[in-house]
Amino acid sequence: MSGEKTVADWKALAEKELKRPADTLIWHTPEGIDVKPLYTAEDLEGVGHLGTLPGFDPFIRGPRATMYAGRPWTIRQYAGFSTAEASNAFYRKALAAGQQGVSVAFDLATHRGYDSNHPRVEGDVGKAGVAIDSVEDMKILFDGIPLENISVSMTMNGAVIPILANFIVTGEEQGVSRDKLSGTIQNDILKEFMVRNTYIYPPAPSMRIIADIIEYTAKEMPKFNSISISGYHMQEAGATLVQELAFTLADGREYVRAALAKGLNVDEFAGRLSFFFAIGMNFFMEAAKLRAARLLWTRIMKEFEPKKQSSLMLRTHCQTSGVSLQEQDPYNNVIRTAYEALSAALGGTQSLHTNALDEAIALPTEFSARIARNTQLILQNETGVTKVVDPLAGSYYVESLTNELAEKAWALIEEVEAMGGMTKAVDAGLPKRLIEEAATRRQAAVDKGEEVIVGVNKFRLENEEAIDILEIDNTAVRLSQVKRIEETKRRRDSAAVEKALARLTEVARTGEGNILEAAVDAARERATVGEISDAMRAVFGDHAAVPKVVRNIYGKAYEGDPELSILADRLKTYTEAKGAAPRILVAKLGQDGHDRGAKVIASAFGDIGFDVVAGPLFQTPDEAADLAVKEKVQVVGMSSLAAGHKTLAPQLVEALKAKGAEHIIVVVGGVIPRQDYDYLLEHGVSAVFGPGTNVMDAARSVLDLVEGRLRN
Ligand code: 3CP
Repeated sequence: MSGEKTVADWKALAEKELKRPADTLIWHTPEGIDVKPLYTAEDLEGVGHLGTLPGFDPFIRGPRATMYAGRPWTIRQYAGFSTAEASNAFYRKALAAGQQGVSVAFDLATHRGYDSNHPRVEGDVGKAGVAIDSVEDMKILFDGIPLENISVSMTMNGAVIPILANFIVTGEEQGVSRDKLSGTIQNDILKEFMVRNTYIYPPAPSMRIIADIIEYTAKEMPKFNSISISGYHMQEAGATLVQELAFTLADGREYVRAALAKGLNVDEFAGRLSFFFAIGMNFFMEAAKLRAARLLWTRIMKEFEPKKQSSLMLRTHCQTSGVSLQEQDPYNNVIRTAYEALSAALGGTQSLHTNALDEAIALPTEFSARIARNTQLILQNETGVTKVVDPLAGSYYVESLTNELAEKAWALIEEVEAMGGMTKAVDAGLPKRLIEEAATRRQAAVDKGEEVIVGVNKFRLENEEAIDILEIDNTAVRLSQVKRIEETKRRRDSAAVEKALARLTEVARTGEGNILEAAVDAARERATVGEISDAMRAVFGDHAAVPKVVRNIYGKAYEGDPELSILADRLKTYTEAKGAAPRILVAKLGQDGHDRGAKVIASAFGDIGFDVVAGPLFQTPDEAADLAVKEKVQVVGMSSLAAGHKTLAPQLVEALKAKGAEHIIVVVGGVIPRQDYDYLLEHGVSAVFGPGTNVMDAARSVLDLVEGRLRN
């Protein structure tokens, strides 16, 4: 009888089948978890969480007793582009077609607290999200969307005060008082310092802002989730699932402490803390991650001795993984997203965004957005996955993964704790370094083909046709925004605006009063997002990060590989002949803070043998050109992930020319649609490296360019 067989019997049989040791089947994941080919009851011996039920502490099986059987997760698609009018029309159509909540994407100018007429944001207005300059824009954004019924998520961190203030005033002017507003504001600044970089102020005042928002919403907006503590961007930046889990929960603990330090009682606000995770392609591990997250959050929250069960409960939004999307053979992305969505549902998410197939290269079109939304509608309505709560419970493999992820993440959380908490760990650069190392390691694994991506490093199509993508006329958006700012300023009572802004600065300076409360008054008077941000900048200043690059990760992964030695030899020959290695500035222009690509390139090029200068974030083309001249580089590699490349790259070329440095080669890498290659090449760019570029190939091309130029 098979029931009498042991694991040792299985192993013997397996090795006979394999003709090699069974251990060769172990999958060594980036998390440091060794996934075995077989799990049995033995793997669950001593695992403590197995007998728990959904709706009860520690909520591994879900925060609600009935979960999707009672109410399916919210289909909440993240969207926003160009003007408030265009985004409003998009939301209304999506809601009519089955979407259940709104999720606003703001453009990068808004994220960083600049009005659309600011000279630093010329390439960014309306590009990766909607441009919002004042209440007037916000009112248009939600026109015809009843804020008493529809919950609204706003992804905003840097300019969180003016945006939330504008939302509250929009509610007021729609006749919906703030206690009836439901939704979520991202408001998670710690991860911005680690990975996403849309911060404005330094860490300490940023933490104060968060505490003030938690205080205000706890008292005034009982239906509103004060924060969305986000691991999503960590995974996007290359974090392993253990890192994503650990740093996110450690961030959460830090926010709880900040709110308690304001004098709040834990039960006043803890039930309105929410989370946000990425769901990538490691199907079972991602589902296990959500289960482990709930377990660990309950453990963390018990330290604060809440009385309410809801204070122990982790509720989360999820988004399918953006980095798992590929430009090559893009219809594969529909399949990737569907698997990820199923994994999120099996993990018990409360709300979900499914990416559109073209999101690796542009904002979704109406067509791709429909497929993305329908991916969830089909899951909810046709597959039966909503009928049973936590269907993976009891699986030897998934329970074992849940346990291992929780243990490994807990060890990392304890490491952060030993450093004095997350603000200190962020200051010391620990999470950023670990995430960047993981990202670089992963890039090497993909470049070497150890990690397979279908259609990219295996099964690649010979010919690819570009798909239709959505293009934003950034200049038209900017001009219309500038016009509305002028109109708003003409109509408002300037004295009242000045008084409200002065009071906001005063609250920021003295620490007395609530910053959000003061900002709501200023927003009501039609102070702009830029003005409200500046009123705080006057006290808090701007945060400027010093770019650091990890080393010896990419090179180590390629150790002994002939591909690297051939290239390294070429570089050595070059270096000996010229007396110095080719020097490249890796530049980030505009308000795009997504620096994973830039960091991986800087790190890998350094290991390969280039002399790399890592530029700071948020440069104007002119500033980058100055730095290139000062540093005497031969190449500027501009990394662009937020659609500003067609404005910013030609400006960079012109700025170099104006400084007599037309000999400096400009290459552009990142999220560049094929449709834009010719435009860039015609405007002085020497090479374009789109998504899915092998770093070794890019390095070879850059060296070719440098050598070619020097021969001329
Ligand atoms: C839920 N409810 C139920 C049940 N399930 N009632 C009875 N039986 C059930 N089985 C109730 C809940 O208690 C709640 O009511 C209401 O139904 C809604 O359910 P929910 O689970 O709270 O769902 P939702 O309102 O959608 O809120 C989900 C969370 C929220 C809590 C996660 O924070 C959220 O929507 N987050 C979205 C974040 C987001 O979209 N971020 C976008 C990032 P009560 O409220 O009365 O209890 S986009 C970033 C992209 C990358 C980038 O940043 O650049």
